[in-house]
Amino acid sequence: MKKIFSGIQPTNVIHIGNYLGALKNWVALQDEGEAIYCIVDLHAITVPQDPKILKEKILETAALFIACGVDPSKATLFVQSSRPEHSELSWILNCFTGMGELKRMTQFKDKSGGDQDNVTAGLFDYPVLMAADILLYQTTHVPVGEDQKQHIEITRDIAQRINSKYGETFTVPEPIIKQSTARIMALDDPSKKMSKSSPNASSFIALTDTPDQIREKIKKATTDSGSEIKSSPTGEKPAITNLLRIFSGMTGREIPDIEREFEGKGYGEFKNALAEAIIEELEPIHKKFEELMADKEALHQILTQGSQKIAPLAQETLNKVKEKVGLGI
Ligand code: AQP
Repeated sequence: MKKIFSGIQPTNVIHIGNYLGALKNWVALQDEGEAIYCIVDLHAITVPQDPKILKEKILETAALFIACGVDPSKATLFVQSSRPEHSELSWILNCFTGMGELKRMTQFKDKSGGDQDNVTAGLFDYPVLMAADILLYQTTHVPVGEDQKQHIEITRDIAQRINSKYGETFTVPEPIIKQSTARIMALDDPSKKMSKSSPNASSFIALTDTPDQIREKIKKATTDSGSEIKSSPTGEKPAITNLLRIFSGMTGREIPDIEREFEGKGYGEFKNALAEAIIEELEPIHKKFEELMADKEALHQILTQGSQKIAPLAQETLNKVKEKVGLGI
C-alpha cells in the first residue's frame, strides 16, 4: 500500500502554485493509500516569524487543507512540532549527512541570497529535518512541486546510507511531481517561481484572494511579445506558457484544447477567461475556509487527533533507529 507524506509551511499565504503543485495532488492521493499531511511549523522558524501570526497561520493552513478537499476522515492532518520525534530523528540524521551535501542544496543558496553568514543554521539544515519528516512514517511517496526534488533526493541518499550501514531501517521514498504544474511561475516575472515570500503581492494569487483581486492580478500579469495564445515548452514564451499551465491546472483541460479556443483571439479575452476559471475553482474553497475558521476549536481537535493517531508509527521508527545506532541504555 502507498504511504503518502507531504507538508506545507504555515507562512504567508498559500498560493495557486502550492495548490496546483502540491495540494491538489494531495486530495487525489488520499484515496490511493495512507496519507499523512503536515503543517511544517518547525520549517517555518528557519526564517524570522512573529509568534502570534505563526500560531494563527497554523490554523489557517489546516483550514485551507480541508477547504481544498483534504478529508480528515481519510488523511491524517497534524502539526509538525506536536510530534517531538521529528526533531529527535532530525538530530540523528544530521550525524549521517555531510556538510558538502547540504551546501549543494539550491534552495539554501537561493534563500540565503549569497549572505550565508547571516542566515540561521536551521535554514542550512532544513533538508535534514525534511528527511526526518518523511522517513519517520516509512513513506513510500512524497507529492511535491519541482523545487523540492533535490530535497527528496537527499532524503533518499540519507535513507540508503543508513540502510546499508545498519540493515533495512527506512523505506526509500519516491517523489510524485506532476510535471504540468510542478513549477508555477510568478505573475510579474515568469523567470521566478511563484513564491509565498515575494514582497510583491501581485506576483501570486492567494487561495484567499477575492474575485476582484484575482481579476486585477491576472490583468496585470506579465505577457510575452506577440499576441498569440500559444505555449512554448522550449521556453521562448515563458509568460503565456505559465498562464496556460495555470488555466489547465484550474480547469483540468489540456493546453492544446485551450489554445484552440483562443486561436485568433487576444490576451484580453484570454486573461478574462483565465481569471474567471481561477475564481470558479477558488470561490468554494474560500467559502469553506471562512466556515472552518469560524470554529477554531474543531480545527484544534482535528490536529490533536491527527497527532495522536500517528504517534505510534513515529515512535516505532525512532526507537528502531536509536536501537540500531546504539543510543540509550
Ligand atoms: N511555484 C510553485 N509551483 C509549484 N509548486 C510549488 N510549491 C511551492 N511553490 C510552488 C510546492 O508547494 C509545497 C509547499 O511549499 P512550502 O510552503 O513548504 O514551501 P515553499 O517552497 O517555501 O513555498 P514558497 O511559496 O516558495 O515559499 P517561500 O517564498 O518561502 O519559498 C511544496 O510541495 C512545494 O514544492
